[in-house]
Amino acid sequence: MLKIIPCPASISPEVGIFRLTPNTTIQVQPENEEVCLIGQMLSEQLRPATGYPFLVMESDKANGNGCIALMISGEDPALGEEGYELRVRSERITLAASHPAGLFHGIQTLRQLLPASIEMKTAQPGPWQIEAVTIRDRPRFGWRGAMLDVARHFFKPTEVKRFIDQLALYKFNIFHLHLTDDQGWRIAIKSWPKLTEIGAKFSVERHPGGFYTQDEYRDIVEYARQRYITIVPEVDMPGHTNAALASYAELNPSGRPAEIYTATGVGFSTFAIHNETTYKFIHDVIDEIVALTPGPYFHIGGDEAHSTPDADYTYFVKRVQDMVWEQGKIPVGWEEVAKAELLPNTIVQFWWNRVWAHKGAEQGRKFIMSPASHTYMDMKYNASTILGQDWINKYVEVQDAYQWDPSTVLEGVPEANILGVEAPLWSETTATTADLDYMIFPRLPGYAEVGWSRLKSRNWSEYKQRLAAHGPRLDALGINFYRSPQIAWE
Ligand code: TNX
Repeated sequence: MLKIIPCPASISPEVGIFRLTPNTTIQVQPENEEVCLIGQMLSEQLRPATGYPFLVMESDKANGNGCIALMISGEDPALGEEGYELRVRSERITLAASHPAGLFHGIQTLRQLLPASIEMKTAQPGPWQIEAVTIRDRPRFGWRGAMLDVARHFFKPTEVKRFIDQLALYKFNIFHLHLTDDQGWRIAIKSWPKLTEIGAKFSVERHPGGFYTQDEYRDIVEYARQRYITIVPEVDMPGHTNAALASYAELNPSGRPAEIYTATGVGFSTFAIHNETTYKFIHDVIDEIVALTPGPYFHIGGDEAHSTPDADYTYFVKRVQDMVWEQGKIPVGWEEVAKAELLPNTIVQFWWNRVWAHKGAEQGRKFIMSPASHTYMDMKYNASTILGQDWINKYVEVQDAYQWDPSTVLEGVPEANILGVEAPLWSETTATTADLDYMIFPRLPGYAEVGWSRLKSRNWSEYKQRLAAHGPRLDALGINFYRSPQIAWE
């Protein structure tokens, strides 16, 4: 059994073995800069553990012996935007896709066909061989996301990139950055500088805060883009706004600045809804972030605005979604936004409350599925997990994270209206990379499979065995993961 996660659409074993050697080259199509870059990334990926150079060479005929050939083939509707075909034969490996994203995802499969020690940063003994096989693969859903809350605890660009690398390994294509909340404002806005001078000082419990300069944010976006991951920036409003309210008096209903807040309660903050300054502010913020974000989405939050009266809330959501749309992005909001009349393109992200989610379903909107009971990576695994939350009255063990289906989460939402899956990590209790690793792994590979693999090929008892083989891989990557007793780790 091949231990690939997420499980590919089709695997056909063939006869033979391909060996990586010091002479193995990577052949890329000439004059295709993107394929060339992917070839370079593959070379860098394979070099440390093997100690081999993996020269990247341009060649228009992918028939050399002892090479890994990467090529963009013609449109193949069976592979779609993100699919690939990987052929391993004793003479060579050929990876083909209609689009570069498919090549990138195919490389992640190739990594997993090699021994776990391929992930080590220093030279390992090998041998580096792969049994011949043909894999044809494509995702079930186009939105395979994870979210990181950098507001409750700030994470530095290097830490964020580490998370992006982890997402890339499992073929995620969306990274939602929760940039603002009551406890912190994490992105520099040039026209409103106090947001970061005041609003970025702390994290939860007065732990150190921080923020991304616009250059740092741009660099994160580019790092993700090179890994075929789209950043979805979120500015949560009109609640979850205390950091902004502490920075600027004029955004408060009272007109007085809020106190800095570093505890973890929710639902107490709100922008002044009937003050034009609020909308001038939001317009400027959206404007600056949109200018740094090439992806098509902008997330307006909208959750837990318990201090905003309902009529004000729906007025606010309608105005802000219009602003996002006029500024050229597709609005996304947590399920509460469906209390308002939504634009045809506004996307609803389900997390908890079916009443509001159903309003979105009635409006016929598209959905992202993030049911807290399965996808919240800040939930404890069991009663003895030290980090994390348990407000949902349920622990989220590895099986809970894996065994659910996006199409049966919400009645009345046809599969065609389900964009996909997203797993959020709220960071009230996680302050370090080791904390993040522990809460993310090993749940994350499960979400990857929920989002990528066909339902008929998903099966917990078989998945468990594949996941067990990823233990040594996560170890090789230096990932501090939860050794769930549900898994017979290799
Ligand atoms: C609910 S999920 C929240 C967050 C918290 C999270 C903790 C959502 C849209 N809002 O503000 O961090 O629970 O699990």
